[in-house]
Amino acid sequence: RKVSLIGAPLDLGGAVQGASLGPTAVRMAGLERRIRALDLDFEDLGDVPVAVPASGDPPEPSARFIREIALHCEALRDRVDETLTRGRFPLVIGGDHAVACGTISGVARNFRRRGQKVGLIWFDAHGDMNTPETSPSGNVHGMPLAACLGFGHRSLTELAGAAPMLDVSNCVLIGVHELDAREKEMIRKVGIRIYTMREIDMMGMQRVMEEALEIANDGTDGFHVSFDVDGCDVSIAPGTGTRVPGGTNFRESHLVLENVADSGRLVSLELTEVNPILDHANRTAELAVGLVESALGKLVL
Ligand code: DIR
Ligand code: MN
Ligand code: MN
Ligand code: MN
Repeated sequence: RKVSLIGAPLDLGGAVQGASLGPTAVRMAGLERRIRALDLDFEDLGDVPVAVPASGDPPEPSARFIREIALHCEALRDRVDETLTRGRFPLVIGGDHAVACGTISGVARNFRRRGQKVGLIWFDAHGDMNTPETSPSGNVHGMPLAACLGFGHRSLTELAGAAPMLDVSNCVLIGVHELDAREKEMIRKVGIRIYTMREIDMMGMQRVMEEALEIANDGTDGFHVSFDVDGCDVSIAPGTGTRVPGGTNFRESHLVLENVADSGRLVSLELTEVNPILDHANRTAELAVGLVESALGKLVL
């Protein structure tokens, strides 16, 4: 596998700033060296530019900075699509989770062009299933999964061409422990499979991942993983913008990505919401580097 790192330093989708420093923090935590140590080819494509909103241009309250976010996602989409066309593995580091619309539209468009299908594993404390109509915050980082499934602002839902980008029957949400009231209705209406922290506690992460992989692999030609570090417990990932107690512990977090690696069907990976401003030293970025290693097949023995 040949890895291409793409930084997506978007900050406009969340309420607190600092996720735009995520790509730098993860690079400084030794990402390149650790990927090369796995004997993989590596290139760093740098960061995808983010537009600075004009001052005096008030954000749209139901989807704040949607125009600037959509522009960033278009550029990210094109970078991801090209990377796959060159036969390489896109590794996107965010940035807030709104960047997923760019990454996933790039993968979806690439697969669609080849007449192939792609599945999705979404790891998060949240559902990211809001739309401008349901969102209590107006923050676009709470909307990207809904957008990928065809619900929300057209500038996001149609990034890969006709919506939806993905077939909901091949998508699965893991690690959820906080949902907004109307977001719950969306999850039921759309019918996406979801494993909350309760299912993880009751079934164990290994069984959850076996089921999740079946969903993502059913009739597809591979799958994407979108990993929001806020799904990991605050004790191991304090450096993130929306902390909720009760996330996955260190081993559960790694077990997600170890199973992903074992499946041999991962086509692209993104890791989002690392915020070094809120971190203790750089430990959340260091956790992120370890998680990337697991996803790329690092084994203890
Ligand atoms: C919340 C927070 N559900 C919202 N979402 C976050 O603003 O829509 N997603 N933090 O990762
Ligand atoms: Mn998220
Ligand atoms: Mn989240
Ligand atoms: Mn988020």
